[in-house]
Amino acid sequence: MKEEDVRKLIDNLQYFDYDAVLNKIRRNVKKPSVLVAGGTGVGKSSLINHLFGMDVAVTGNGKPMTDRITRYEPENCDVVLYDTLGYEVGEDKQQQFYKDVIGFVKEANGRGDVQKHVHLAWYCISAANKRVTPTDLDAVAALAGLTEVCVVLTQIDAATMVELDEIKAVLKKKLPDTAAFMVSIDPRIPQEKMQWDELLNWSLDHLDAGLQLTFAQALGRELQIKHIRADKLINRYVAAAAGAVVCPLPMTDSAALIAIQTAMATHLFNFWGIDRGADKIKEVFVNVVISNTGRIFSRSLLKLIPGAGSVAAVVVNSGVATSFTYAFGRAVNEICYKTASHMAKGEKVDITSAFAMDVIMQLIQKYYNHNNNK
Ligand SMILES: Nc1nc2c(ncn2[C@@H]2O[C@H](COP(=O)(O)OP(=O)(O)O)[C@@H](O)[C@H]2O)c(=O)[nH]1
Ligand SMILES: [Mg+2]
Repeated sequence: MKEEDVRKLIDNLQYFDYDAVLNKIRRNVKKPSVLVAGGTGVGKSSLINHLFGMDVAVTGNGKPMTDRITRYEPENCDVVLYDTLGYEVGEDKQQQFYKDVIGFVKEANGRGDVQKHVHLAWYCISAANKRVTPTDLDAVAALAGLTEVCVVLTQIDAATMVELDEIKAVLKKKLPDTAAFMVSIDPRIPQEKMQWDELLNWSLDHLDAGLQLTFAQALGRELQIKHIRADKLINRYVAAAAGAVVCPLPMTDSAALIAIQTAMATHLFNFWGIDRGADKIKEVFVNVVISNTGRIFSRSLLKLIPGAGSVAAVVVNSGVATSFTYAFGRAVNEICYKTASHMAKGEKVDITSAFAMDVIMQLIQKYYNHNNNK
C-alpha cells in the first residue's frame, strides 16, 4: 500500500460518522427475510422459536402465502420469517413441496422490489433422520440459484458423532459450495458443539449492509455480533499499520502509526455507540485515550520488546507495528464491549477508570503475547 493510500484510508476512517450512518440506516429500515425450509419434524419451528424468542406456531398471526408457506412478521422484531410446512417422505409430496417452495422463492426474487425478496434460506436437515435425501440435495441446489442458502443440520443431539461425521461428509461431497451448521435446541448439548454463532455470522455475511444491523437487532444479539464484526474493523487498521511502516523506523518517527491507532480507537468508540451518550463521554475519551495513545505505544513497546533500553533506540518494524496495533485494537475493543454491555443494561460507567492507561497496557500485553505465540 502506498503512503498516500494509507493516509487516505486514515482520513476516511477518522471522519467515519457513526451517527450519520446509523440515522441513515434507521430512516429506511428494511426487513431481512429468512425462509426456513426442510422436511416435516426436522425442527424448523423450534429453530425459529429458539432464535427469535417467540412461539411462532402459537402466536398464530402468520399470513399464509401458499399452501405450505406462512409468513411471520413479529411485531417487535424487524424481520420476516417464512416457515414452511415440510414434506412427508413419499415421492409425490416431495415433488409438491419442491414446486411450491422453490416456486415461491423464484417468484419473490424475480420481482424488482428487493424488500420483497427472500434474502436468506436456511435449509434444515435433521441429524435424527441420519441421512440426506436426494430431495434435500435438489432443493438446496435449486435454492442456491435463487437466493443465499445454507444447510442447518438440526437435532444433532439425536445422532452419534460417527453419524454426524457421515452426514457432514455427504454434504461436503454433494454440496461443496454450501455452508452447513450443526445445531440443537437440547440444553444438554454443550455450547461449543453447536454452531449457532456460525450460522448467524454466515447469515450476516450474506445480507446486504443495510439489512445486517436490523437482523442482529432482531436476534437480540447486537452486542455479541458486533464483537465479531469489530475484529474486521481492527484488521483494517492493522493492515494500514503494516503499510505505514514500509521500512523500520525509530520509535520517535512513528507519528503515522500513532495516528492510525488513534483513529482506530475513535472508530471502535463510535462502533460500539458509546459516544452516543453525553458530550462529556466524548471529552473524557479524547482526553484519556486519544491523548495517551502515543504514551501507551512507547511504554508498551519498552515493556514488550526485550532489551529495549530507551524509546529512541527502539526500532519499529512492520511486525512490531502490526502486532502492537492489533493488541491495542483488541484492548480498546474489549473495554468498549464491556462498557457498551453495561450501558445497554442501563448501568453507570466510569469511562475514565475503564480506559485507564494501566488497564489498557495490561490488555495490550495479553493480546500482544497471545498474537506472537500463535
Ligand atoms: N431432540 C431434539 N428434538 C427437537 C429439536 N428441535 C426440535 N425438536 C422436536 O422435534 C419435533 C418437531 O419440531 P418442529 O419444530 O415442530 O419441526 P418442524 O415440523 O420442522 O417445524 C418437536 O417435538 C420438537 O420438540 C432438537 O434440537 N433436539
Ligand atoms: Mg413447523
